[in-house]
Amino acid sequence: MNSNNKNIASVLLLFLSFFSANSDAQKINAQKINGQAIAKQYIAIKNAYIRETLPGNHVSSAYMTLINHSDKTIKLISISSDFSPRIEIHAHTMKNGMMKMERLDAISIKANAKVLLQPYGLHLMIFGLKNGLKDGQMTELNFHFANHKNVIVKMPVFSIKRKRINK
Ligand SMILES: [Cu+2]
Repeated sequence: MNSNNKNIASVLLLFLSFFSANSDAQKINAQKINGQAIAKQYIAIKNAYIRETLPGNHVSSAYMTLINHSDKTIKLISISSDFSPRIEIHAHTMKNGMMKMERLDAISIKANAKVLLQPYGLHLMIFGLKNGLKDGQMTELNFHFANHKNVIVKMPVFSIKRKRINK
């Protein structure tokens, strides 16, 4: 078992023990995937962080690993937060030798698979940060899915000096 699988296994165990210990939460959280009732949280969001804003800049980006533990594709359709009026899903694409950002409507996370959001790849673009974001601050983002309950993720603000590679 490599360390990624170990991590996934421990996250799964955590969810299983949580839901078996709390059947009320199970009922409240019951959602449907393709007509089938599901009670578990199948989405895990790991290694999430947001970039510190540059002085005078009101835009930032966020990176993370999205993991789908279910046997169905789950679609991330939007992200919201208290501290930003607009969060978009972006991809980097090469056009005529130039790196460009493109807005996506959604990210599909395949069954039992993961999607990486990382610098120069998929990312969240976070607009309208009037007060900016400083290294060490904690933020909270709410992830909305087409076929899964919302997932709230706490993520730290990292300066550009803090390198982090998502796996
Ligand atoms: Cu972008």
